[in-house]
Amino acid sequence: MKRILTVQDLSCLGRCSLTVALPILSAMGLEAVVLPTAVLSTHTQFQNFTFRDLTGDLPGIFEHWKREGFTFDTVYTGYLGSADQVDIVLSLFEHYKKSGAVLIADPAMGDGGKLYTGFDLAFVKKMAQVCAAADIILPNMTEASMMLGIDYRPDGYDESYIKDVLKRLCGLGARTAVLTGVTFHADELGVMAYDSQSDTFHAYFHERLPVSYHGTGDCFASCFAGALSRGQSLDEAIRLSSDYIVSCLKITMADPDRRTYGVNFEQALPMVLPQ
Ligand code: PXL
Repeated sequence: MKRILTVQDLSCLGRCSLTVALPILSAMGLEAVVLPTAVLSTHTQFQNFTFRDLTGDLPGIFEHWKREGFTFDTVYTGYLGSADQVDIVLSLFEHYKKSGAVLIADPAMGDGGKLYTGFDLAFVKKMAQVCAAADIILPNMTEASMMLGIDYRPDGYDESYIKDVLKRLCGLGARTAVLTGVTFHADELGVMAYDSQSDTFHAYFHERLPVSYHGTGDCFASCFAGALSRGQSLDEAIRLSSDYIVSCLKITMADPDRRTYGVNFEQALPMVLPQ
């Protein structure tokens, strides 16, 4: 059984980060190991959330795992609790890379042109270091523009603009950049990727649904990381995780009892089970 380590926060309520990563990765047939970066009462889109930064706990956990000699097939990072955690993540990357782990970074720090509460441009620079050290990065348009220091353009660009952004993202250091939230037409939304090793672009578009929920980026990244870990190709991983998100959104839209803070990722899980 493949083993994946995911490094991100535990937002107790909010259907994001670890509360989606863990069930998705387990459903995909992987052994999911977690390194929680912070514990929050809710994700940061709520008012007055509590926040316990776990930076101080991470070195001890890492040291213990090193002494035990654990290895991982994949290390997948998401929301980090502090800029100081970046150096710890970089040493985790360096250590597990040696035993062959694939390093996937979702620089979860903003959306809709804005950084999440608590982050600033200094944090963006630190997150760009994580993206430089990873093999595969999964920014959305906001995170990509912030890390590259370019204007955030929600739409109104063409394919050559996105290809340039993707090449510049790989220029940060990663082999492959997967950019989410790409749109060339009002009725569709999708993903474009660039693999610098093979010099190939990849794209997958689906219908654009008239809703937006927090945590969909985490559901996408978890499904994508899970698919790659179990041996699926880049194209297959992009297709499965995009289709999964569309299903999550459709199920959520059809639910009269839907929550405002996250998608019904649970009821779409059957589609990610191992075939
Ligand atoms: O879904 C991204 C995310 C992860 N973790 C926390 C967040 C958010 C988005 O707001 O606040 C704590």
